[in-house]
Amino acid sequence: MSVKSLRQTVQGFLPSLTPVRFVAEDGTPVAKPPAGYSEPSEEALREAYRRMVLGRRFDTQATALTKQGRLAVYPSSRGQEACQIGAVLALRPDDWLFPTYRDSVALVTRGIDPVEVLTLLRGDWHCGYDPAATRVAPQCTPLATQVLHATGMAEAQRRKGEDGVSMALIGDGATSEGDFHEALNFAAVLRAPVVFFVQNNKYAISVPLARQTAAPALAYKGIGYGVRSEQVDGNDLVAVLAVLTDAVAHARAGHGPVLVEAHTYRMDAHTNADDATRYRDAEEVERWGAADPLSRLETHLRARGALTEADTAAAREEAEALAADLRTRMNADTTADPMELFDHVYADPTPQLLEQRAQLAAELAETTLTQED
Ligand SMILES: Cc1ncc(C[n+]2csc(CCOP(=O)(O)OP(=O)(O)O)c2C)c(N)n1
Ligand SMILES: [Mg+2]
Repeated sequence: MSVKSLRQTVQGFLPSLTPVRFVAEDGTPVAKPPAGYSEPSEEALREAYRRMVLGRRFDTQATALTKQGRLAVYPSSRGQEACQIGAVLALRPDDWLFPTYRDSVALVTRGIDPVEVLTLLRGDWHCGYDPAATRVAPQCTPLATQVLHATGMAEAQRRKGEDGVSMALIGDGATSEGDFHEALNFAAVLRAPVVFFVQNNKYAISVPLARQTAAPALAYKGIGYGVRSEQVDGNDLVAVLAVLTDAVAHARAGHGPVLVEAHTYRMDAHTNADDATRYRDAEEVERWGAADPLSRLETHLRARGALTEADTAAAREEAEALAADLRTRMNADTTADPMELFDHVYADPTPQLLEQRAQLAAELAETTLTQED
């Protein structure tokens, strides 16, 4: 290979030097639109705005439900809506999504019933929705395992001659896991149609990014494996949608996997069980508050004349209805049968599972007898 073509190959894998951005924090378009990306249509942006209003309201309602004891735990998406909504809107319904515990707003945007989305976090059984029907894998808590699952699913789709793409959502901390690196390596070798979308929200619980990696950006982790990479302003919905649409098209066309890092911020604590004031200062949170993805898109669309007062009022009304419905249905006690815990685990249950099943059945029978006494 000549030095010239080698340079071209290397540059093809590398991300742009600064995160791709279409809209500045104050909602005005950047002076020079990023080269190589087409701006999403106004219709797509209006729909994304509506989804962001709904997603934000879902998120605050879910956090409120933890305080009322209706939800065991909730990892908030607040501040990351442009990432999660941009990701889902870049996919086709027959593409697969592999989310983490952080990505409830992505699931709501995908059209999954919000109560089903919260089923696992409510301490109910299984993941709450049908992964095969929705093409959304169960929200993954073991860090980075879903990255391998996404790669496997993408490769399976490719071998079957289908043109579906898989997208794995990953946190910044999870990029230190071996599974992340193994997935990138094999995806590149197999040219699997998978997009790895890292939401770099700057923390892994209390561990800041600087203690996680010395890389100039997480997007640089792609080149070592031959994975095309990009970085994007994760609070600019226009940029996230443009970059992910391009990444999905690249993977779908058979050109191999893409790694995209979005620079964003986790506005709330890790979960309702965490106190973020113990490890980050108010000034930092305030600074990121000024980069809010929802108000940025709203200001931008209003200035373009693409959003009216009536549009924003309608979106807010729809969001209030979603929250009210969520409250009502989450306030009803669940009727799950504890014995269901053993169903759908294995087609042929293991002896251990059968033993545990019998043990629980005996305990439940005893409890019923005691209650009747
Ligand atoms: C394999 C594994 N190790 C440790 C944990 C405990 N844990 C849960 S969340 C988390 C931090 C993850 O941070 P990041 O990947 O940045 O995602 P974020 O929560 O910020 O979305 C850790 C260490 C886990 N769930 N799985
Ligand atoms: Mg993180």
